[in-house]
Amino acid sequence: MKHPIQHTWTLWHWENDRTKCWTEMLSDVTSFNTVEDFFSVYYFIKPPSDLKIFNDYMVFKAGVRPMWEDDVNKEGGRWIMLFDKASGKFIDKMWHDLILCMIGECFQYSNEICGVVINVRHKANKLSLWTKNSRNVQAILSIGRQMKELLHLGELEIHYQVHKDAMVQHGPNVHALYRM
Ligand code: M7G
Repeated sequence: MKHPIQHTWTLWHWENDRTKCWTEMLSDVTSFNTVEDFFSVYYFIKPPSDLKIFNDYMVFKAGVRPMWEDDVNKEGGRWIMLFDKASGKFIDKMWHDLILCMIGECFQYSNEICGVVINVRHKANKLSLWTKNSRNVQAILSIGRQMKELLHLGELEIHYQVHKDAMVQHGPNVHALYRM
């Protein structure tokens, strides 16, 4: 018998294609709701360090599209971590550990969590954990604190951005509501 996990999760893939708009570049790959099915997906796909630039993976609760516009995300935001290219395959470990903490419901406020995203870019890779309510200070700070502990981030600074700010500001200019 397979071992069920609390939620069904969907893996999405995004790949840059100049002929399409952002939402058309997203594809829903597969969904899983057992430990065994998660690992078969996880070991089937390339690790983030092998992805080409401008490729993203997203793992979100089933029914939640990994975009600002989704009803579940529209009032939310994300905790972001940046890993420069020099950190090599370390990003793979962080991606692995963060997904396991998320699908394993390790966070006290796990009901606030929508999903996880990895963006592979030129200078750095970005790993982020999306939460559904950017006004829920207690939940956001608790999730950020737990993320730092669970991933052993030590001195690495993480910051929280509200999606509504990310819609109008860009890249490093997006306002950080919290840092830790
Ligand atoms: P990014 O891929 O999150 O980060 O956003 P990057 O700057 O490191 O590449 C880049 C751009 O992708 C944004 O400025 C938007 O044009 C588009 N984009 C990103 N996200 C997460 C969304 C989204 O949820 N919805 C829409 N419509 N566009 C998005």
